[in-house]
Amino acid sequence: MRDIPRSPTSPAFWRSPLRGPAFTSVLGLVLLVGVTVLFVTGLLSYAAYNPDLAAVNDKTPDKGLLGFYLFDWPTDPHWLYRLTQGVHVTLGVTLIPVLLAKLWSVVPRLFELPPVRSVTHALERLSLLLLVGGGLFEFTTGVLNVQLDYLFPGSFYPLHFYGAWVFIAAFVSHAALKVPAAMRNVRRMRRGEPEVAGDGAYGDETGAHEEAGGPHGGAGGPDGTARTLVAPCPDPPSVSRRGALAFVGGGSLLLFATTAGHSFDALRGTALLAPHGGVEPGPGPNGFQINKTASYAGIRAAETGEDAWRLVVTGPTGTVRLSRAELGRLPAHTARLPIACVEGWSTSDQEWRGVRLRDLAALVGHEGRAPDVFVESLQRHGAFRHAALRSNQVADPRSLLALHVNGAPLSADHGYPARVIVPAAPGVLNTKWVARMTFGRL
Ligand SMILES: Nc1nc2c(c(=O)[nH]1)N[C@H]1C(S)=C(S)[C@@H](COP(=O)(O)O)O[C@H]1N2
Ligand SMILES: [Mo]
Repeated sequence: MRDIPRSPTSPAFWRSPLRGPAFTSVLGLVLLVGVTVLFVTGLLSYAAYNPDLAAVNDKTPDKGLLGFYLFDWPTDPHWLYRLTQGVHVTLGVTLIPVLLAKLWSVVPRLFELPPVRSVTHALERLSLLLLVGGGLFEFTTGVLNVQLDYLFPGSFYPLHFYGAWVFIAAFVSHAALKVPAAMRNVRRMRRGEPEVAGDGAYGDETGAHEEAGGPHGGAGGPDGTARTLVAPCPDPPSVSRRGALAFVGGGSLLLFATTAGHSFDALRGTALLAPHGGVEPGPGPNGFQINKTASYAGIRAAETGEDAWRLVVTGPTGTVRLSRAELGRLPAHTARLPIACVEGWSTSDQEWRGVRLRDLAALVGHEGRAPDVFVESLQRHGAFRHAALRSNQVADPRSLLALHVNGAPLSADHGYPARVIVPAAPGVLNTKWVARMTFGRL
């Protein structure tokens, strides 16, 4: 019987024959592409939701320099946010097995001795801490927000945003160091060259990562050549590397198939893992997905009735109060638009009917050029009870204060008596149970 060391700080403690540069490199290259897409779509989501217009949408206060890229989110194509956020969340979920397998593949490194050998080595380990910590943090907060958004009363946005910058900074420097070797490793694997523990030639060829061999030898060359992650005393394999990669890929595929339908119509039926996935929750014109219900938001029937409810519209020429019947007598327009939530789910296009936001602006003194607007709900608590829209969103002829959807009055849960709907915007800007609209610079 072989004498297996008990301490994980000994290279011989790690016995999986799967570990090695090839396995790690394949997963790393998949993450390189995937995480880059996640980062771009994530930043786009902040541009869409955080117009830097009024403190109310500004979920990342004092972002300063990090807000350098913010721009006016367009209203075309009308499914833009459905696409960017659907990709962000679906891809994030799909990459979970890859991330976990990648971390598993390098876990022996965590236990290396001595923990710190030099200043450079200390800095390198610190950057890996930010990389692994940042990655786990971003994936965890993302999944929690999608699955249990009430865990994050408003604080999800700044956490996920700042976390993303920390993660991406560490990710970029890691990629710069590792990608050349990873490409070489994958090419060698495809040529079928074997990996050998500790020969250094087939390892981590970046000079910055050269490491001395451990006490059990075989894990690094005597002259400090790279440790290769290949187990010096491996157990017999129960699955090939290719088999293991296929297993990880299969896990990703399964997550994709059970998530993607929350935003891609063709896969609706299989979106079992997505809270707002699957088939529509109800029948009839108002039967599509609901985020927060009227009762959750504390909306009482008494305050939405024809006698009680008035829309209060304010602008440079003063304030106008309109009942629902009076709104119904203003020119009505139709727009076919989806709801696309920051949680990644979206609906197909629904047919909304109501008054154009720019017509409401004109009622209070904004003729011609559309202004920004601050929209407030009847709802008294919660981060989403108000939202700011930019002038390009107000100006779009498809941006409505909707009274009807799919030919029926809005249901209580979809925002009766009136809700905002704006093309290409995140769902969170489509305020329900609207009570007040203030047009002009805020
Ligand atoms: N007043 C109010 N409006 C709101 C919300 C809310 O919680 N309160 N949720 C927003 C979010 S996050 C989304 S995704 C959409 C969902 O609209 P729906 O429930 O009609 O599908 O409404 C938005 N409007
Ligand atoms: Mo949302």
